[in-house]
Amino acid sequence: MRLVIVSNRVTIPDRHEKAAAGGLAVALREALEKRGGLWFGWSGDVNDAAAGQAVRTVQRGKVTYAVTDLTESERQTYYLGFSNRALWPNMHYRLGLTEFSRTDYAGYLAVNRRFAKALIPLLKPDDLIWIHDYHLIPLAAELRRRGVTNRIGYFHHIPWPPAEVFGALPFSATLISTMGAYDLVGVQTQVDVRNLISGLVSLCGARMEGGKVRMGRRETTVQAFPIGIDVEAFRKLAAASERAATRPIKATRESLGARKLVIGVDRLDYSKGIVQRLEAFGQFLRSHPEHRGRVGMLQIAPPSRTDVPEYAELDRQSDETAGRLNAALGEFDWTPIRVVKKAYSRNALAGFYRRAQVGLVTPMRDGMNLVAKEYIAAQDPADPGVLVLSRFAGAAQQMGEALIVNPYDTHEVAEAIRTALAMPKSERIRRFERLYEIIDATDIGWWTQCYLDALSGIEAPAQDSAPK
Ligand code: GDG
Repeated sequence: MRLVIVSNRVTIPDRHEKAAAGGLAVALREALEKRGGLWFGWSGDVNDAAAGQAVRTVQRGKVTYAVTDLTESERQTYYLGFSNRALWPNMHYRLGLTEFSRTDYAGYLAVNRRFAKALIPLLKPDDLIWIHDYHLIPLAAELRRRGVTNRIGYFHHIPWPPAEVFGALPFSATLISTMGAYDLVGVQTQVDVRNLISGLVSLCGARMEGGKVRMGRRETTVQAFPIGIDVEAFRKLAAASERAATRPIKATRESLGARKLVIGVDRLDYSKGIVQRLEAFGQFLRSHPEHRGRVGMLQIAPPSRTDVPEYAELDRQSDETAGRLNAALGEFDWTPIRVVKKAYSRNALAGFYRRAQVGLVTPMRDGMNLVAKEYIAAQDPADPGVLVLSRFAGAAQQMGEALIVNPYDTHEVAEAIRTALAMPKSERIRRFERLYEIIDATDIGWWTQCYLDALSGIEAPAQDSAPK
């Protein structure tokens, strides 16, 4: 069975690209190469000319990449508008940040229709179709409406909120009912499974039958598949960083000297709790002044979705918070917090993680959070650092040996930083070993395999089983 992956963005790899260090894109590419396949989605370019909306295909080995541009109006409504100003905040439980507009919603549906129409001529009868993430929820319904009977799966990378929260989104019942067009819906955690099923039942009258969700004549399996990372690749990168003489790693070593390091790595996104985390670090230094001058915090925060106003506001807030805390707590020869708003190579990241005694991963809400897993994979097994992890990250369901905190409680996070820095080596090793075992057993290869086994194991839907 050929595999067809559909995602919002598609990056066509360079012809001469060397094996990359890991990550979701690489894992999906490997799955496609193994079976032969097609990857369809937005090129990332904006083009208002009709030519831009045509599908362009590029062949790389056994994989065909098929991309289309978006028009500026599609980018504004489908991508920036409905996906990132309505669905993203709603699904991260942030009703106060949700900006709904009918124009955006119409644009979202229109792009999903256009993607369905463009994809159909590329499909073969027994292709296995795997659609990714919240930008494309109604895509399967659009495909079914046009007669596609292939097996279609969906994976939702971000949280699924409780029915009461999701139900606040206009057209939520219509949107959630399109889930019935999938054969398999994968989410990150059991909490997401419960929330999605209760939404399907309460918002559009779905019924549970034999562990599946029944809507009209169709059945959908909803299941948790916690996503992982390429643990082995990351471990190797981090171990190599001990010897690396590349500038960022060497310079970090030199500038830190004997000082301890607390690290945060996140896209500059309000779901990640960056401002709250900076405040917690400030609180830690105030409550435990003996650590002043001895510990520094490095927050790597590459800008993200800069065209969305809520992200510009977060950018301003994080600058303001770091500046205020540095001015209040710094010394002439010591800056407590460094916020670096740019992306580093995976090599450099692995080196930073390994050098850090504390990994601070404190999102207000997160589907999984891969940084938590990368931080553990990067540690020196003989002298590992300690992970402080938000209970609202999907990763907390698997990684209970981390110091689990409530990111809304600045005091609790500050105390966890202190506990982590004081933790005896034997306890650090014990916690690290359990965490490593878990992330290694559920790495990205395991995730891809489990999902695809589940999807291909589902009986092909009957010809007449279009959703009612
Ligand atoms: C979504 C869900 C879910 C960050 N800074 C740099 C950099 N990164 C990399 C990290 C990590 C990735 O970006 C971020 O992954 P997360 O999982 O933390 O978060 P989202 O981007 O929000 O991802 C999330 C995920 O999908 C997968 O299903 O876990 O919950 O929100 O890999 O290392 N990478 C490089 N330089 C940087 O400066 N190279």
